[in-house]
Amino acid sequence: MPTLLHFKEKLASLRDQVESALGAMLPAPELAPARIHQAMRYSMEAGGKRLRPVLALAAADLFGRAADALPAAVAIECVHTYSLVHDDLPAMDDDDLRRGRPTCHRQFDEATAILAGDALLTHAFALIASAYAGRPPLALALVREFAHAAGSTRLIGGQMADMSAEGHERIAPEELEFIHRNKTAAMVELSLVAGGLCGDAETETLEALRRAGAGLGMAFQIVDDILDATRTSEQLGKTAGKDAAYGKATFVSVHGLDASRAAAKRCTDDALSALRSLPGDNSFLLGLASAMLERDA
Ligand code: GRG
Repeated sequence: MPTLLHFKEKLASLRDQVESALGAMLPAPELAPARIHQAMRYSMEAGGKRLRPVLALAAADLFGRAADALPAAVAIECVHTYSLVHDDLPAMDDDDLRRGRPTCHRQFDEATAILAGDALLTHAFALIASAYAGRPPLALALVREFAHAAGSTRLIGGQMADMSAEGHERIAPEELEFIHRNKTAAMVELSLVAGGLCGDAETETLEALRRAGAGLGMAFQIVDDILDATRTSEQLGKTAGKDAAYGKATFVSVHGLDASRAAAKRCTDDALSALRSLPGDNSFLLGLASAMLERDA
């Protein structure tokens, strides 16, 4: 196992790579119409943990990054950020605070935020098509994974089910699991699988990455539900306690705090066992899985 210092250094280095690549891979802020490009950058450059692109880079690193995984990692952050911008809109979660700043529609206006989200999603596919043009099978495999993870049966489907369940704090556990598996875990799975694809991973290894992503994604959402119930908005950089205020079902409202903590640990253990089966030096990913369980924001 690497020391905590090594883990933190590697995490900081991967985050730095993501931050510099984001700046370089988004349309320039002065490109016409400047307002849309500024809104895209406003939401992308607002910070955030960069968890998904870091997972993609770390997965690709297991295989020595056969193809540069940075464009795929940035594309994942574009899709994730689009989903946050749209989720914050008045028609959805109606939020004022995201990543410690006013939400995109508060800073700009609603129409601009809708377009910025649309543009970020579209830009993700443009990035993949141009960055991997020299490797058509890889580009195709990435497009397929992105479209599936972001599509109507997964990210969008999870969001749809979540919206339909609003006002029903005590939905069936299976329904809650469907929401979490698709709204949250799909993008975490995508991150690890996209990294593996860039590293030319074998089918069996891709399936282990998918299993790890499913476990990590579920654990991440359960921890998110626990934090929403136990932390302040200042600590989280987004509005805390919203789920309870809006009568939304969460792991905590359906299962209680103790059972939620136990479930997060179980999902992390599933992810750890899948990660241990991977080739290469998996110590950073193991450390990240444990850090995700312990996170406090
Ligand atoms: C609008 C299609 C569509 C989907 C929205 C992202 C989302 C789905 C909803 C936001 C609310 C929520 C609790 C989503 C679950 C995923 C999640 C915890 C997102 C926040 O991810 P973090 O904490 O955010 O990684 P940062 O800002 O650190 O990137």
